[in-house]
Amino acid sequence: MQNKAVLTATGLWTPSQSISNEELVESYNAWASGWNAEHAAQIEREEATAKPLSSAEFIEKASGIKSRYVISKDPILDPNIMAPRIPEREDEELSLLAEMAVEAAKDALSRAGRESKDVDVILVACSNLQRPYPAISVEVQDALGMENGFGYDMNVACSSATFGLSTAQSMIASGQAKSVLVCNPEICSGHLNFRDRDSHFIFGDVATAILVEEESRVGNQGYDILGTKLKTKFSNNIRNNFGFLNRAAPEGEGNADKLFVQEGRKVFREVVPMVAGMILEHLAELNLATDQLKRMWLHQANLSMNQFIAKKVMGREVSAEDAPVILNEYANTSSAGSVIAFHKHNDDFVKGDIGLLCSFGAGYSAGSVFLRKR
Ligand code: CO8
Repeated sequence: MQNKAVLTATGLWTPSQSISNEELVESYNAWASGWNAEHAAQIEREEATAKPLSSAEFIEKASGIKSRYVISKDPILDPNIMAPRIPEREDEELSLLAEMAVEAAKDALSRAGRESKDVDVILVACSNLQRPYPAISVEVQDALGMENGFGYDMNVACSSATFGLSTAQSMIASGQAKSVLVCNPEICSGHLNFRDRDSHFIFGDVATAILVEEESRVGNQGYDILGTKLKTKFSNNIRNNFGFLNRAAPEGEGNADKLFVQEGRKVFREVVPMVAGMILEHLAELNLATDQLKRMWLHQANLSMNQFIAKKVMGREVSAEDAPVILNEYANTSSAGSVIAFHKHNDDFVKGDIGLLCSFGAGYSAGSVFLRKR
């Protein structure tokens, strides 16, 4: 018989600095309309053209985003830089991505009443890894003071956390581990093009962590993982061509495609039916009726996208209680978004209540995890 996996606790680390739509747009517009005196004079003499301006109203209406947390605010807002500035650290220092993961991990462990020695496996599952090796997860394992066990890194873009959860559940089920900590540190600002009007507002930085344990360790804490379902379908509509072979093709270096690019409309149109269909299939596979579903903690990319998906699954109009929103404050934090929604909006669950954690994004990739309060 398979061992049962329980999601015992989640953890959250939020950067101290935040950027409002208004601040971001002011910086973008300063750059777009002539970011230095010479460019402004060229525009004035009609020797150069100003770029179309961005607007805070458009951003909120099109996406639901009002602000985002970032690790390095001032350089992003400086029209001469418009990118984060994060100084390199010595090899002996903890790397930034590991540091964020450790903060979220400690939060999850303390909420669960556990110590790092109770953990067997660290998975760092996120959209962008700070370096190829040594694996960030192994650094996190070391920083948490874990003397045993192992760690590895995983990347399935926005679906990294749910794919990580699924891996954790399988490890528990097979007996390979009794306790798995899935960490999702996301420095999305590092690969966002703040000079692209179509996407400069989309992302924020954050870290989350999820502790998954074997049932016998848990008492009546947490949520039973009723089932996980994963889906991928290749698409170029969300893409980032940054990689280790860029230096081998210097003709492409510095191109905008080495940062995040997307066809937002196509993504919206194609991903909504894919995700709603997958959730309905998953419900049927678990013999659950839609009216048994109390809440959907959905990936946080776009407010209307979530409303469409939730309405299609629940078969009725939905409120923020049915599908909580955190992207107004955090923007899209890739794999961490649905975990933050869960973290902040599950306190009212009572024994037997069922909810769905669901991610979707680049790949395309989508993951659904049904949870039942113990
Ligand atoms: N200000 C004012 N006007 C604007 C702006 C702006 N900033 N941007 C565009 N416009 C204009 C356009 O020019 C266009 O004008 P016109 O109609 O005259 O041509 C009009 O507004 C409408 O433009 P769009 O069609 O582009 O606008 P949408 O209504 O489609 O909204 C969104 C754009 C918000 C991007 C929307 O399409 C969306 O959210 N789509 C879903 C995207 C999504 O879910 N993507 C998931 C990607 S994230 C992911 O998977 C993780 C990847 C890995 C992490 C990467 C971290 C960096």
